[in-house]
Amino acid sequence: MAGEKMEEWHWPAGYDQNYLPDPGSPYWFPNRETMDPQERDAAVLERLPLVIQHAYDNSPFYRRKYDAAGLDPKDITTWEAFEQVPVVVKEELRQSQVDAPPFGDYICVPDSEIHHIHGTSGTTGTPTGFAMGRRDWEVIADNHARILWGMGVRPGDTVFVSALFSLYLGSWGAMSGAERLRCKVFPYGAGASGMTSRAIGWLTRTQPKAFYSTPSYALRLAEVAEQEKVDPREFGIKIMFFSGEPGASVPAVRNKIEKAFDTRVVDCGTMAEMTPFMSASATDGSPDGMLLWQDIVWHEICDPDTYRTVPYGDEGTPVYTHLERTSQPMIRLASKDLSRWEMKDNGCGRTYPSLPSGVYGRIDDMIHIRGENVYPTEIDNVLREISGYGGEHRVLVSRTGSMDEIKVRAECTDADTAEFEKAATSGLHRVVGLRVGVEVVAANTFERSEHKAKRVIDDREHTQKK
Ligand code: 8LE
Repeated sequence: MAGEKMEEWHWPAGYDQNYLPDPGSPYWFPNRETMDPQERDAAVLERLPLVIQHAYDNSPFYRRKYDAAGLDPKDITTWEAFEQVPVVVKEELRQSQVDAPPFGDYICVPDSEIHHIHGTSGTTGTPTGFAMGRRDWEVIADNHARILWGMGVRPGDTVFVSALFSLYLGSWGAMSGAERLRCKVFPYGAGASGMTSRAIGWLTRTQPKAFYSTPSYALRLAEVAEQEKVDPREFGIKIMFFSGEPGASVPAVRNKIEKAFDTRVVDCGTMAEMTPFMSASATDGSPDGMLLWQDIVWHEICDPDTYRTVPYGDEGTPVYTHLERTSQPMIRLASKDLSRWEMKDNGCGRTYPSLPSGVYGRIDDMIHIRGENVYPTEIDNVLREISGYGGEHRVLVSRTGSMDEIKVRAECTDADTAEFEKAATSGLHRVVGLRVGVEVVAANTFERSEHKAKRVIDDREHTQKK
């Protein structure tokens, strides 16, 4: 049996709710985190058929899917076999919830076990419902507590959760982990009118050690603080951990937040379906990008066409598999995001693979233009490094005849706008590889997001029809 040395490694998962590590230990579970990765992988390979069998036995969704593929969960005993397990795409989950409302026929636990219901806002399509088992919620909290410990959060620390507490799982997941870690949690929330301005007072009063939000929200908070003549460094925040969108691993965004708050930025996050979504997360001793905590969720970086794992060093799309969830377990969920993975010495002693540049975008959001692939995060990074940048921009993609055009409307403060335009034009040309038209607009022209930013307006289909 592989995994004998791994702390509390059993199926179904369950953790001693009173456990806390030795206060001096950088690790929650020293063996699981620092063991020989091949031994860990061997233990995961023993776990996978159990999760797949559970899904097959308890859900018509997975049974249909695997029967159609001629797949028997018992045969998933090699990595080669696992890589041929068909991926799950979000559209299938949505369809399953339309056909078997409200949670779809992949729920896998009895109704009496459901402890929390969550949902998405549905801004990008039909909303998705999440049903979390009681035992799963405990396991999720344990996993997140363990990862927060890795970031340097400790019992007794104040954790300020400043993200939506309605249709967003991020806040709930962060809160559950901080509670399990015995922190003082402030579920402050976000999104209601006037809340950002009031957050400034609460942050000054509570002096939290750790803070959670989306990167966009932290940038917004810094701006509002500046308008109200409060220096965000006075909040005393030591650790700002973010999920929900790229940003914490975009160098200029990260620098801006670290400087504004005099803090340490930590990137984390996979997908709401994959809760415990903090399974990809940086640590105190390995602050860049994210580590893939492979004994919580199995992360693969795959070729987006074949869904075969790409070698370390290569780019691909993350594909995720739960190892500990029994309610709505996801087996090879295709994220449609983009990242690059590596296996290197992480500095913190954890032997996990990493995403050195985080998750840098979604395949759908990548702009294909005149033979180039442009990531919106690259544009963000260029603009933020130029002095005089006003803090927001929009990327407009259009078509005139057969010619695609890309233009950036960027806010500029009262600095020299001609200088700013020149620097932006040449910076974007260098990074994007194309001539990008720059239109300078006044600071505060664009609406700020208090959740996830949306900056690209691709009007090509529309302009083509004209
Ligand atoms: C780059 C993970 C969570 C709960 O914060 C979240 O946002 O989940 P949600 O709403 O299902 O959105 C998932 C998508 O947000 C991912 O597919 C990815 O495109 C983006 N995302 C989440 N965390 C990050 C991220 N993109 N870096 C991140 N750290």
